[in-house]
Amino acid sequence: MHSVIASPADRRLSALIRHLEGSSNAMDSDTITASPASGFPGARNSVFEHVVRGPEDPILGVTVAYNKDSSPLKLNLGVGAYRTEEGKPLVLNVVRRAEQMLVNDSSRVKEYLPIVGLADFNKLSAKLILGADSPAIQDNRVTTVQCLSGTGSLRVGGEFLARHYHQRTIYIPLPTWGNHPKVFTLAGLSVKTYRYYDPVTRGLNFQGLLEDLGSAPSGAIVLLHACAHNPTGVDPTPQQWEQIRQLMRSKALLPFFDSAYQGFASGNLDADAHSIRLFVADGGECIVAQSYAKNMGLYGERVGALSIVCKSADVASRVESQLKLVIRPMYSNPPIHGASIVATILKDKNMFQEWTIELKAMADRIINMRQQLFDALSTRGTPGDWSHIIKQIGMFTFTGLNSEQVAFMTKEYHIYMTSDGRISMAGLSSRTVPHLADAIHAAVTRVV
Ligand code: KET
Repeated sequence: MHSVIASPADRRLSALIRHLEGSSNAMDSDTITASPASGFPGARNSVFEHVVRGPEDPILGVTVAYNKDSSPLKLNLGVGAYRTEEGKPLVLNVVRRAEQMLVNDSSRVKEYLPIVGLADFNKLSAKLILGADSPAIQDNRVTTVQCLSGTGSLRVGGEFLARHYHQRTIYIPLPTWGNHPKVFTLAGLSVKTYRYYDPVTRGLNFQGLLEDLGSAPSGAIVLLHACAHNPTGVDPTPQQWEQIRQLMRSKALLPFFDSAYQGFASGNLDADAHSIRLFVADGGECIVAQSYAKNMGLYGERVGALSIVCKSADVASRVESQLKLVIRPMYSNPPIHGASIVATILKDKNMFQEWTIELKAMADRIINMRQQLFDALSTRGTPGDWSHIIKQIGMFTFTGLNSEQVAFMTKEYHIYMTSDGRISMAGLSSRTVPHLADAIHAAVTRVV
């Protein structure tokens, strides 16, 4: 293997091939030899001396900075994590109940799950996102594998495509969740963007979107946010989704849906899956990454699913066999606890019903926070049009504040948010709305 290989996925594959070929000096070129001075006890220099400090993550780093602030006024509106009116993290009652049942069930053991995860969880997850009466499920054309939350599902899906799909280019919206380009690049795909948000109208740049997807090469992969687009809170209308579908199908563009907020946008699980179901209903293929972090509040349990809707049961089963080959060397098999909670809730009618009520309450509280913040800015006469706060959908408001204004709000008001001006409405409460409104008012009147 002397060729020059560019992509990380290719490099990993070639390392694997060398390993399988059994060449004894296979890894020589990758081996770092410690200098003699560092090889004995008491040596002054670390073998890692050359390692430079990496930057904090643009989203999770906001929490790191927040944790270091000792002000009693501090407010974390960075990461998209739901908080109660009291500003506390929430574990849903139905989740507590499911966990109790699992703990009380002495027949449960801690054996490894299969590589693809918990069978019940996979079946129920596909039903949840595609609809109970989905023809694709009835035809056995869907393969679903349990993955490490939304991020892990995107990564496994990306690596599968990099290995087995003929087009390695994925188009992601501009802007998008900050982790998307990193996940897909490291999966071995080449990332390009399509226009999505218009800062002037604070709405969808639909014309730009159609033009960019219209000029994408045939077969390219297109990342779509199923609902509650992050960070903009701007979604296409059902009519616009239909136009997107027609354009994409006419050019054989492959839809890869990221569904991190099902139920959070409208409070209704089916309504929030509309875009995906539209693409599945035409009989075409698509990929869906699902997360239960937000809608079941299972953030740290890392529970999600990757579904690939194929043309036939035979293709789906071969695709699944290859997904296993992606997963096994990555993390072997997924954790059992979170998936068991989800399966317990989804398979019991009463628990499912209880979940939808709690989910709706979370969505409603966020919508209420939008109204309260809008009213507070109106009362203060804050310059500018703030109607986008109540028009946008989901967990975030894309305020339009620039990075200097954000820095000012953090410095003067101890309000933490991402530098692109995104605020997590789920982190706000009636008590903290006035403080945020004061900060926004001061930022737009004092920092231009
Ligand atoms: N997709 C989108 C669009 C998304 O906003 C997130 C998380 C994920 C996937 C991944 O979530 P997971 O926890 O892997 O299921 N977004 C929030 C948290 C984060 O950045 O990790 C956020 O934007 O704040």
